[in-house]
Amino acid sequence: MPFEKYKIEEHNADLQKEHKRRFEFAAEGVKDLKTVLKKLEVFQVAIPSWALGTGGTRFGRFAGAGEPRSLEEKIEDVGLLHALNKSSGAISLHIPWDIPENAKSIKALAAQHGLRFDAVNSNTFQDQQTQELSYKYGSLQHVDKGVRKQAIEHNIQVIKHGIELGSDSLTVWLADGSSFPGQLNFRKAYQNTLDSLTEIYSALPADWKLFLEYKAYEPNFYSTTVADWGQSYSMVTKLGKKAYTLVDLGHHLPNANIEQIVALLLNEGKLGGFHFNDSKYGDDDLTVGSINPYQLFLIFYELVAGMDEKGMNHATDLGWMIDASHNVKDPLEDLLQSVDAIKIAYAQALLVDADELEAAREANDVVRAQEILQNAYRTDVRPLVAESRLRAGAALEPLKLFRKLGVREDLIKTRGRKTVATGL
Ligand code: AFD
Ligand code: MN
Ligand code: MN
Repeated sequence: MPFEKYKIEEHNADLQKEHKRRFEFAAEGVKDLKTVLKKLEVFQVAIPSWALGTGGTRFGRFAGAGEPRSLEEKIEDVGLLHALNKSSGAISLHIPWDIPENAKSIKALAAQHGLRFDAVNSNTFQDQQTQELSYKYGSLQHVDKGVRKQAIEHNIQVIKHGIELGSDSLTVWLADGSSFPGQLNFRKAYQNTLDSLTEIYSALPADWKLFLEYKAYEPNFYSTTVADWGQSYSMVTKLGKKAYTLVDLGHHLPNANIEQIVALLLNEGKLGGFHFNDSKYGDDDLTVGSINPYQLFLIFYELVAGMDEKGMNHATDLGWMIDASHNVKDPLEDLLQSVDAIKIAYAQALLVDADELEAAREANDVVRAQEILQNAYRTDVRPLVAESRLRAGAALEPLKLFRKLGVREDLIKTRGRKTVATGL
């Protein structure tokens, strides 16, 4: 860790007076203040290992400096984030980008930073040098049984790595699809994919979950075999009770009503997890809350309301994760912003009086219903979120402290200026 714990205490002491004033104002009128703060305090968002380096587009990649060069350094980065905000207590690995050579020591290193391993991710959207057959025309859907078998075995291998690290879920995102009409038999592709997933599913330990992501398009531009929530839902329903749909916010066609999708999946007991990011046009993977924070709030309201109705634990019963790519910002700063945006939307959702909203709906009082939601959304909850950080031993203002301490500069000193982290 490039900075000592007392630096956080010093920073908090400096800001304490101003924070207290803001917090007291914000806390006034919050029903169940204690519960709200506790919920915010325990809420954790997993950090994907592939978001710690600078991302790129097909036009290029402008690598940042001081990027993590190994799995150990990726864990160190997430440890840094977690020390600053106490809300990033998990890391999600992508295999083969992050194969743990020595699982025991990697697990111990993570534990030193207070981190656990979230979902492990398989990769059948790229060819690896050591692999025999190509995924050019798909993986689990492939017309060649040999390719399907290779992809199935890879996923089973990923589960094995996950078991060693104490993870308890596998996320499958498939690039499978077609780029031109006529290229693919949709029905066969669906069936092959489902059959392959069935084999992977049967290799899952009893207490594991399988998350199946969907994505409308890209890298294929005509069809994707698991393209939307309905296609994922139909597969996970057939697979069994350990299989769930995973919603990645950037994987919808423009203007899709994601909050409604979330509400229905949750109601069906098939929402498993989340990949947070933001977008304007497609799978842009921008900082959470940077483009459409109102939508994020509406999604969070459906999550909170739906989970409460089912008596679910907000912090542990769904998989919360960021899935973003930072092309022009410092990845660590971007991730601090993203976690903060998630907690702000969550806090706002917690402020909504569900009974009042329901009464307005029952009375067809459209205006009142809108007012209730927008009142919560327009409340400045940042002091509440900051207070929850203070109580957890985090920094009142993580981003400010990150800059003040010169964390990136220190990382550049030890890792060098020319570094490229594995990922996309
Ligand atoms: C993709 C998916 C997915 C995948 C990742 C790879 O959202 O979660 O693992 O990007 O970097 O768009
Ligand atoms: Mn994703
Ligand atoms: Mn994506």
